[in-house]
Amino acid sequence: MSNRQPEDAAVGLKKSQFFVSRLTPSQPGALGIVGLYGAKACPTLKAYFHAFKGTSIESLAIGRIAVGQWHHEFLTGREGVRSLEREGGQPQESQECVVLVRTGEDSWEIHSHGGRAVVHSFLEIFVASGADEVSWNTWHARLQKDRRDTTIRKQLAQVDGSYAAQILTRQLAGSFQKDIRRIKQTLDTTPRCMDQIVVAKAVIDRLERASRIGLRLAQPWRVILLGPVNAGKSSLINALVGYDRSIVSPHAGTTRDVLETRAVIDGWSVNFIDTAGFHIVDNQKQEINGIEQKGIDRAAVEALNADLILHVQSLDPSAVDGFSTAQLGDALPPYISVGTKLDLCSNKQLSEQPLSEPMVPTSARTGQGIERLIQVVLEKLVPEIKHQPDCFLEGVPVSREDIDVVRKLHQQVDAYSRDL
Ligand SMILES: Nc1nc2c(ncn2[C@@H]2O[C@H](COP(=O)(O)OP(=O)(O)O)[C@@H](O)[C@H]2O)c(=O)[nH]1
Ligand SMILES: [Mg+2]
Repeated sequence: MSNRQPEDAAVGLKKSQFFVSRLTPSQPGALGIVGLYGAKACPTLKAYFHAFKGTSIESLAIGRIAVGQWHHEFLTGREGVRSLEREGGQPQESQECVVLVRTGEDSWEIHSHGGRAVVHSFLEIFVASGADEVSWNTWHARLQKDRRDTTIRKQLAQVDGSYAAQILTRQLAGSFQKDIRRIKQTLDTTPRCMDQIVVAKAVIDRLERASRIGLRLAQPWRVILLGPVNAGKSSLINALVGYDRSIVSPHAGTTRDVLETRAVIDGWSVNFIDTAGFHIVDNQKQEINGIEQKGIDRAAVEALNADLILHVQSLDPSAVDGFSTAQLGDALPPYISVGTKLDLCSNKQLSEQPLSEPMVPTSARTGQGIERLIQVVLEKLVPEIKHQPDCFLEGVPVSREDIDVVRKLHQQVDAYSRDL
């Protein structure tokens, strides 16, 4: 007989491995979850957990839960005393109501309220009992059979917009795989007919349209503001995000470098990038200095990598616009022309403005036009929301691998259509 350690066949983990991980964020939250893996997990849990119904946790079926009390007598033990002493307290007994979930033969989750101390004490106990504490990333990489699941969880931890989180949660629940199964079933049905091919093509088309957004859910959109010094760029960002972040000054050249401000607008995460103004000489008619030139150069580089440019120009009749996006070359991202300081401009002056393109008039001072600008920005960044709302409600490819799967099915469907 081989003397190899018995393995959990599904994940290739050795039963002798014993590790613990905090599966919820380290900040206090409504719920705290700690994962525990290894043959030593069950005996360790038994020492602290008492199910309300008296159920023995060894007999708990995989996927089932047990609700019970977690007895904190351990706090009088060596590790517990250390942790209490550190916080200047006295050893004491306490009990927590927890839910224990058996997620696999040797894997468990403890769900409790999300206070920092309780989660911390779970971790301390298991580490004192010999478990290695691993990051949630390592936990999922070791326990998930499905690499895609791990990729989506990693992305979910990075998103801060609710729209992206909704899309990713649907993918975690299997929406993409469901679509793929549907396409494959349609293609496997015999005899093949054009109606089935049309259904499969419609699903493939939807997945392909959704992939543009799916591939960058974890990254915010990058919106850069360009325009002359004093056009009101920094004030506009402050008005867009709702608090003072950019340095606003009546003196030219205050924003020396690029400054990013993250905001979530209508559920989408957007980085607004404030830049030094573009000008040839500053207000005192002196050559721009080296630091300022650096800022301008960096802005030009950032502009080429942005998803959207806001070309900001003052509507104040006394302002002169010395900047054109043409200064940055041809290969530019899409842009929106934004007029600022609407409050300084009469309706008559506005109607007389020599505009070469549609412009969104705004005032950071009064808030006029800011809501409209937000809508125009989102429509430019994510036109699918308005024009193809079906795109994100079901499967969405979220990685290059997903896109390859869809591409292969597309080729297969094309081949079938030709054969029919
Ligand atoms: N009246 C008025 N003044 C504004 C408005 N937006 C900006 N300003 C003023 O214009 C000046 C330059 O603004 P700033 O945001 O620093 O311009 P930037 O150089 O393009 O970043 C400051 O004195 C602002 O207070 C606005 O909507 N109305
Ligand atoms: Mg500025």
